Amino acid sequence: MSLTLYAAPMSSATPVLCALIELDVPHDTVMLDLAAGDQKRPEYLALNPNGVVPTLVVDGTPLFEAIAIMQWLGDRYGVDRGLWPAADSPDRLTALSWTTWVYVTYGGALQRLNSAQSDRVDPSLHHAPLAKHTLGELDAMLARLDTRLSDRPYLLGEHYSLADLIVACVVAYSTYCGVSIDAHPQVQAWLQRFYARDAYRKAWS
Ligand SMILES: N[C@@H](CCC(=O)N[C@@H](CS)C(=O)NCC(=O)O)C(=O)O
Repeated sequence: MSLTLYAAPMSSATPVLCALIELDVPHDTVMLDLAAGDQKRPEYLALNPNGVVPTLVVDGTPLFEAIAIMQWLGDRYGVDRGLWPAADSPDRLTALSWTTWVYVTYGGALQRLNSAQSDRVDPSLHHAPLAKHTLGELDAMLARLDTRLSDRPYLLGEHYSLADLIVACVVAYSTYCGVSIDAHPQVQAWLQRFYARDAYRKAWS
């Protein structure tokens, strides 16, 4: 199977790169220069009409949206490698729940927070009360994650999986956006376990 990842350094593509490294899946990587606008060129828009990274081209067919790519990688390669639950197992349902939650629910709130206060957003769009409210929402979500991790080291139990990688990447990014994990000791300890993995170090180096 031929896999080509279109990526950019320190971007939404980095968790996908981390998953490919963790799974030890052979692939080619094409690095785009986002500042130069590579992602808006017609040949790239033909793969991903949204003009963003990542895109994974699988035997000539493009797959876009980081969460879809990583869930697919789990299905295709993770089960054999013990890093993603089998299709008919209860853990598969749990893995889909938490990984989709972190991109859709937690990630949606994070986008609201960034719009309301990020340096990279036009200050005329900033909204301090919305930022404060959204930080409260994110904290409540982290409390739910903390509870999930209170009696197990990893999201699915005793063993690390792609579910941890996917959720941890978004939570880690959120700390750079001003979200505090200080009140969530289980989340802190679990993130440290993630940061210690070779795949994390390689993907972010
Ligand atoms: N929902 C998309 C978001 C992708 C995204 O926003 N990528 C950014 C990099 S972090 C990008 O390519 N930005 C370039 C641009 O907007 O022109 C995903 O998860 O794949």
